[in-house]
Amino acid sequence: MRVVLALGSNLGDRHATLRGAVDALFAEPGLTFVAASPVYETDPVGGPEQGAYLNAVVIAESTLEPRGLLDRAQSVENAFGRVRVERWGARTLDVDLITVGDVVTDDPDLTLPHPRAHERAFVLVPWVRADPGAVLSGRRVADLLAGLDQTSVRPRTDLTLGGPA
Ligand code: PH2
Ligand code: MG
Ligand code: MG
Repeated sequence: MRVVLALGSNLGDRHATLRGAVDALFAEPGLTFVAASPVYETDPVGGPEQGAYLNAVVIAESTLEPRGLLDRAQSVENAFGRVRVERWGARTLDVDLITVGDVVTDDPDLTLPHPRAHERAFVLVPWVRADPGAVLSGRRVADLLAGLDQTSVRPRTDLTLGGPA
């Protein structure tokens, strides 16, 4: 199954964290790297006052079930010192599952597709760069973006993500 992962960091060495997260995500079997977006500097959306994020999107091929993918994502978050203090608060690393094949679930621990992805420029801008034909719930991501303010999502052309080392 094709999976789309959104990565974010707004604490510590954000770029080193995102690069390390890519290595860690693909360190074990079940996930194969397909593509990574450029890196973006983004204004925080929601939550308490907090610093700017680096955001990126990674596309992978997976043989893991959604639950196994969530476990992988959370163990990588934990490995990078993620501490859950408050919802939408600052974090060293956030790894969100955006889509997992065509799976649709409303499990409270894992809603797929991600319930807010369609309105988040910090997910959709990098996603469409990693996959220009991307589709979310039957709508082209490029079309979804046309209705969103993208000024809060700025390319960091001095940084790259790329695949696992
Ligand atoms: N993640 C959030 C809340 N707000 N804002 C930006 N710019 N980037 C994020 O990754 C982000 C956010 C909750 O996961
Ligand atoms: Mg998130
Ligand atoms: Mg998350």
